[in-house]
Amino acid sequence: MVKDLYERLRKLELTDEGACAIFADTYVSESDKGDRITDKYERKSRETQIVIPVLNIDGSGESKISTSIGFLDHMLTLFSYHGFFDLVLKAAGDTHVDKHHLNEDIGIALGEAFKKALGDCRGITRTASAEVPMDMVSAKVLVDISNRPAFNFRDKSAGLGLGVKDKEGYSMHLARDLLESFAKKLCINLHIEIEGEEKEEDAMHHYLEAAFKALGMALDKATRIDPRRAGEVPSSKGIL
Ligand SMILES: [Mn+2]
Repeated sequence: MVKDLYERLRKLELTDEGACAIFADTYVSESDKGDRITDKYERKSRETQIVIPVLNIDGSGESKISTSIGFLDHMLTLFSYHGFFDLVLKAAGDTHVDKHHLNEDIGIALGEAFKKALGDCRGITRTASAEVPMDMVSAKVLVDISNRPAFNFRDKSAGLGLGVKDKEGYSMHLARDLLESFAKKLCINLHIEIEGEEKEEDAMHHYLEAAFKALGMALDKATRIDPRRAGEVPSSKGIL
C-alpha cells in the first residue's frame, strides 16, 4: 500500500493544493511506517506561503519539492533522499524582492515540521555526525537534538566565501541562513564544516551538495530509535 502511495507522490501535481491535501490524508491514514509524521503543516505570512502536506521521519527518502528556487529544490531532494525522509513541500513568496524571505521561511517551516514530527524525542539516538565528499571538497555535519538551539558554520574552503552565488542568485550566505533558521526552530545544536580547494564558479554546488547530504544522513542517525533507550528521553537529566 505504501508503494502505491509513493507512485502517487511521484505523480503529485504540486500546483494543485487540493491534490496535496488529499494525498496527505491518504498518506497519513495508510502509512504503516510508524507515527513520526507531520501532516498538513502550513505557514503563511504576507511575504511567503509554505505548505508541507507530508513529512515522515521514518520514510523511504521519497520527496516532491517545489520552492520556486531550483537549486534549493535540488538540495532538499538530496537531504530527503539521504535522510530517508518522505517530504512533500511547496513554497512560494515575494522572490521579486529577493530570495531572502522565502529562503529563511523554508528553513523555519522545515524546523517546525521536524519538531512536530519528533514530538518529545523519547528513545532517539540524539547525537550523530556524517561526512560526505563531493569531487575535491567535503562537508562534515554534527547534530545534537538537545533542545538547545545553536548553529556553527565553519567555512574552511579555499577562499570561496559566503558571497558566492550561482547563476540564479542563490548564495552560500542564503544556504547558511536557511540552515541556521532550521537548526534554531528545531532546537538542535548543528555544526557544519565545509572544506576543500575548489573555488571556481560552480564550486558552491559541490560544497552545498555535500553539506545537505551529510545533514540528511546525520539527522537520520540522530532521530533513529535506539531500542536500548527503552523509550526514555535521551538525557542523563531525564529531560531535554
Ligand atoms: Mn547536484
